[in-house]
Amino acid sequence: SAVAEAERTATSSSPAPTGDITNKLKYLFGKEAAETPKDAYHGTAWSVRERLIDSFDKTHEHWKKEDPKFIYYLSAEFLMGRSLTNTVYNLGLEGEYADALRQLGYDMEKVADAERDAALGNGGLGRLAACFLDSIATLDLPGWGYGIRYKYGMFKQVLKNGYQAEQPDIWLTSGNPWEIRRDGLRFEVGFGGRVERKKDGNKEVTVWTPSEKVWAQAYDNPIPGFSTPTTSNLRLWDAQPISEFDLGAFNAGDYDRAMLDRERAEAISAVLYPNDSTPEGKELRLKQQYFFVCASLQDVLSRFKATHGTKFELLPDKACFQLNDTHPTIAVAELMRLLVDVEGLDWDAAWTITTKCLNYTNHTVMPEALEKWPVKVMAKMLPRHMEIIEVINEGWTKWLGGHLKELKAEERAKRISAMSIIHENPWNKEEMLVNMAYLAVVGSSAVNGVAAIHSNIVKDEILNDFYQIFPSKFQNKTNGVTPRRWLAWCNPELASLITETLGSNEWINDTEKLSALRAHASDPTFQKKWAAVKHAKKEKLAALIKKIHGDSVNTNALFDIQIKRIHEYKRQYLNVLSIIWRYKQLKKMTPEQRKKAVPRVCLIGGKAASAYDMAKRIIRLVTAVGDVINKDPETKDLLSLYFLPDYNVTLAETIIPAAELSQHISTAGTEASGTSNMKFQMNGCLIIGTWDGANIEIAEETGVDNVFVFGVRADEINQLRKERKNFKTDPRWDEIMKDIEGGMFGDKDYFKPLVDSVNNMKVGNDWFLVANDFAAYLDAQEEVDKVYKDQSEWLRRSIMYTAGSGKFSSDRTIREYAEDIWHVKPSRPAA
Ligand code: 26Y
Repeated sequence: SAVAEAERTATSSSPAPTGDITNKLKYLFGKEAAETPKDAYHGTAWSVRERLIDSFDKTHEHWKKEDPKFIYYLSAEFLMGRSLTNTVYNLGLEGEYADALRQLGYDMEKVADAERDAALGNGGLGRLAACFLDSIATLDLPGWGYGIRYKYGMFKQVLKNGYQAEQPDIWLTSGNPWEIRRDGLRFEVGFGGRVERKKDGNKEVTVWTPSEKVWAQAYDNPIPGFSTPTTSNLRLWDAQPISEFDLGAFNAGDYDRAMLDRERAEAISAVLYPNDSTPEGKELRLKQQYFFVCASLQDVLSRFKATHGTKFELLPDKACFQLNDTHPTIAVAELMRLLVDVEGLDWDAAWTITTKCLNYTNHTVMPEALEKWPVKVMAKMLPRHMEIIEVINEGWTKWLGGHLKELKAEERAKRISAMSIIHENPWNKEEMLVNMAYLAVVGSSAVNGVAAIHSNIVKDEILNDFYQIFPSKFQNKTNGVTPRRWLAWCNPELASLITETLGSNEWINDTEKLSALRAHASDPTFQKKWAAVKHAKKEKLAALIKKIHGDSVNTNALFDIQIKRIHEYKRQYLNVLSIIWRYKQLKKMTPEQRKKAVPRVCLIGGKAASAYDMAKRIIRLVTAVGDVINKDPETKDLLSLYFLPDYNVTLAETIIPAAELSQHISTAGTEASGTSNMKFQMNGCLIIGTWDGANIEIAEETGVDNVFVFGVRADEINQLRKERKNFKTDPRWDEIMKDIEGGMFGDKDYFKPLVDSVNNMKVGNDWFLVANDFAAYLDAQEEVDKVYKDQSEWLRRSIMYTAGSGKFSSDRTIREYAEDIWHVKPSRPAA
């Protein structure tokens, strides 16, 4: 079996874990024994780290010898979560370490609980990058991730009187056993300064002299594959000052000035921008982007040169880069700079190489969310890159002119100006912008969306002009999630039941095998076992709710969950409105009628970007409604609502296995894919959702009739938006809006803008069409209740979800990228 295979491949010569754990505690932490789970965690993690490094070294020795083509995943975010459990399971060491910890008086799960999340990402895009690394390693693909080692990751969310407050994520203070600081492996990164032309013999060369320089210091984070000897790498860059400190200033008594360089440099990798989807045009963000891209490209080129010298025409056969959204797009200009200015290639040769090496993934449909940097900002911080982008744009628009020569002059000029990488700011004609998505498309071989519907929207709307010019550049790569973390490791009880039923655990590497569960979906004995696992997971989540909120929830109730970043387009608001309606209905019922009602525990979790005012009001609405209904003795066993603070990867690992219904209710056409929907599906959780993102493909795989689909379709949205002001809202909607406005949940002034955003056509327009979908959503919720009353039907569907989840393994996604875009092949070291 895969696990047995993994156990065999684990190094047998390693020291017995018990002694090793106590050794690590003694010599690294000065402790005689593990007094707390945290001690036990530290000892265990530093011990496991050595096994990880063994397989890391073997893998890289092998790759060095084989010299295969590599994929480099460039991403400003990697939302890794915890590493201990994932590492011991992926390496097949769980038995060994669980035994060792037992001997020391500890339970593996409690010990694992002492680890802090590595939260170097906002949400979906960052977690996708983390799942992709797991699959790249598991599939033995030569590949690395490259990003930023933020000192402070995603902020910690706390509730203060029901409002969100943010606290810094201090995650590195106790040391990080999962990283290796590569002493001496660092690259200079420059900013600002001037650009000059100089003569080198009879050749004109360009010399950029930055006014500010920092070191990018490498930290490696080994990524173990599952059931393979391959351990790949995530290399993160930390910004360091070039000079330790200014001794002159220090001697003169000016301590602040002495430390200035250090502070300026360290600021670059200090904090993750906690904005999801709405770009903030902050210079520091561009600085971060260039910082990690510049270091990563120098690193790759220096390794390339060590084996191939200056035969750069071979580069596309040895390296390719995936741009995770537009965040690393400055790579287009940086690779050109390195090849032309530093290596002396001529422009056209460099351009051919650059465009062959780069590929771009788009993750968002909202036009306002696409990154555009003011030319002024770019020219000041990256003067040479701004010139390069200008030259690229000249070449591009000229080529376009030729390509469109059939068009009438006026039409042609219009098209060219619409596709220019540098264009006017439509809201401020004085300002010129660099459109990073356009730069990415022009500079890449392939462009992809992240779910079928999304890739079509990219082709037909967002980048339609480009699609018409380069139809074959555009692809779809439907997202996936790793079945290791998101099923096998976070839900071992369900995993065992599946393995027992299918006769092997091969499904962990080949999730298509899960489809064999379909044959058991209606079997009452199997259903009973399936239900028992779900119930155990609900108990565990209930214990967590008790710990957070002090309340005991009804574990026989339907666990109904919505967890994701808080966003108007994701419509947590719609969810709350339906909970209010449910509450009002329950209040009207007689005790007899109440006996027939389906009890629900509703949970909502997610962070709001710190400056996203409306999202913060939505959080407050959730907590305010919860405060009222959770205290109502008449109904609280039938309906409760809790906001789960500080939603993160680790919390998701407890919530998802316990969920029976999950909500993916974005306005059709707005959620590029969604990935938690896939995690819920794998864990046998039914979905209520709109015809959007990956929901569509999930429904197709699960059977559309098994999914609670509701609401308007993406192709109706534009028309409905135009007609929204004439839309006749449902009387139930009007009633609820009056309740909120009237102060039923307190805080009525604070909720006013929220009410206005969906009712007052002068203020909010209800852009995300909450009102249009409201009635259909209530109907779908009624259908949920009806099915839940028939537990055998509910369980049948639940099993059908897991059975239909095979497509959504990130292994499938990564195989498609490897074959259609990267052209990299597996290369597995000997065990
Ligand atoms: C420009 C900057 C502020 C920025 C930072 C983070 C812009 C976007 C983001 C994050 C975007 C994101 O997480 N997008 C999500 O990507 C997932 C993976 O493809 C999708 O499943 C999900 O639908 C999409 O919203």
